Amino acid sequence: AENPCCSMPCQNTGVCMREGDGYSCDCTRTGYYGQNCDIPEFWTSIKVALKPSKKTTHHLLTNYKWLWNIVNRIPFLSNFIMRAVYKIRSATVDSPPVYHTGHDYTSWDTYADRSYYTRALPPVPPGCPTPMGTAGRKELPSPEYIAETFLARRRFIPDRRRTNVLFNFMAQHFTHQFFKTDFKKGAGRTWGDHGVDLSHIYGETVERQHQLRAFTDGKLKFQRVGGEVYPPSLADAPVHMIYPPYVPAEKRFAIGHEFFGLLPGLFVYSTVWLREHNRVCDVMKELHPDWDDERLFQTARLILTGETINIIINEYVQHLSGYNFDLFWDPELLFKDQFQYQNRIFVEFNHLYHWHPLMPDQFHVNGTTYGMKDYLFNSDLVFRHGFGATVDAMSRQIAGQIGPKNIGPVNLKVAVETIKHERNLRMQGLNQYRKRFGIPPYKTFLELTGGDAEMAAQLEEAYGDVDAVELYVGLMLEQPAPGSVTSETIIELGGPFSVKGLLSNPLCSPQWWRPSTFGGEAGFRLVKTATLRDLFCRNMDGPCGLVTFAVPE
Ligand code: MNH
Repeated sequence: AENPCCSMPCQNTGVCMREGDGYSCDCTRTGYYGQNCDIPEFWTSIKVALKPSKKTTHHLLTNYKWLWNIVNRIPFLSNFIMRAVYKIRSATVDSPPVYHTGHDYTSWDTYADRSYYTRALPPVPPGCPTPMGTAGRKELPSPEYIAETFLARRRFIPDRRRTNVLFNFMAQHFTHQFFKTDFKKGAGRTWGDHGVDLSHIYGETVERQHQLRAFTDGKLKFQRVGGEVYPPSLADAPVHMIYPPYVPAEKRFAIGHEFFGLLPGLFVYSTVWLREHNRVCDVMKELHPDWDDERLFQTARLILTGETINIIINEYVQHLSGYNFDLFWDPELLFKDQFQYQNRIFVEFNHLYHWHPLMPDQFHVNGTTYGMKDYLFNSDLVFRHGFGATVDAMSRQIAGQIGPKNIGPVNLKVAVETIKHERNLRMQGLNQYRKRFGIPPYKTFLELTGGDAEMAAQLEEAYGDVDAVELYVGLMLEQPAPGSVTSETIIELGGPFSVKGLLSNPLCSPQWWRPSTFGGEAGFRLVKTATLRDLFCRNMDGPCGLVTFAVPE
């Protein structure tokens, strides 16, 4: 007989278990009861009635600028709201983790085996009538067909919020420190360490870190090109890097992350963080002449970790969200609460961050246009134009809109692979994830596509039932939410993972969040006042051009 759990009968995060020919739902602490955890307890019904919908909250935050201009200036109010954002977003994420890919149910390995990504929803049970449980057709359309039909770029669609290439590469650079799928072991496995640890700068292993370090004054190895500081050559710091055979030895660089020779944009970020590390070491050595190399290195790393989190919240997430409320980072807002300072990376977070539509097909630097072929693996471009000019150019070029039909030719294969991985992992569909994260499931294909009737019809043909639309595919087909860079589902799934990941960093714990962790008040101040502009302008020879995450109007 068919497994009754295939139809996903348990609502509100209740857990389905097969019992003989039937099933049971474990509704413990869901706030609901009944066979399917669908009847609200008294207090739940009150809360549900009073709670504004996610759409309403998003509308409030992205409009009424006059109101937010006042709120932003009143610490009592802005602290209240910021704390609510931290708490509500983090509470949506299971901590400790509840599901992973090794089992369909909670197991000891879910907790103990950190080589797995965790996941927010368990897989579709095996042996169900359809790949998505009971919804949709017996067979899913081929990943190639889906990618060609719905994801492939016809003409470049620029982002409406004028998100630029400097943002695009920040996204890729920052997230690859914790999205590190170990494809040899499987799509649900990771070789990363589940958080903001700056392993993309310092290397995942101590061996790699040691290769990258100069072992004097805490500094990282570097080389000078045209008088400017850049990552060392691979010959000088022999770590594993991925370069195609045609790249000559003198154009190979040693960087924390083995993929970061791939794109000049990633090379720019690797360079600026390397310069910042060595600059912070100078500041610390001046203050602590007695410190050895090791302590200078370790303290600089913590300072850079703090700077990263600050820039990510204040500027990166701020731009992404489109909120008129000014986001900020203040770990103390959580000190009166119970809070789990531990984090895991979710495979769903990884998939929703496949923002390949951001990537343009050409790059404009100082009057020269580079096609993708001339851009890939060509860090030389940065030397040719100079570091400052390259950063300025990245700030002035609009990136692609994250949405349908906007993935360029080099990345279409990645989309195909992602769909295959999701099927391999038996991931539940977009609508199940919408429910899990507190947003109503789509009722029609037309609603999903934001009114695009042609695409809705093609989607219906492909999937049969809107409940059968896969997570990644659905995420890429939605239109951006009003005022934002990404769609509603990306915001409502990504927000919790992102806030939890940033605020559960050990730096944010009451025991760590104090000056001595960062070498004293000066280091603490660097952490709390870091900006994207300072990061670049303090580490650049000559005049500093435009450094922003959006192209000015
Ligand atoms: Mn990208 C994974 C190529 C830009 C986010 N990316 C991959 C993979 C390839 C790849 C190849 C592995 C695919 C697989 O087997 O599943 N990515 C590129 C190229 C460009 C690129 C060639 C630019 C050109 N990628 C970007 C950008 C982002 C991004 C921009 C924005 C955040 N990519 C990801 C994420 C993954 C990924 C996230 C998953 C990484 C992992 O799990 O290890």
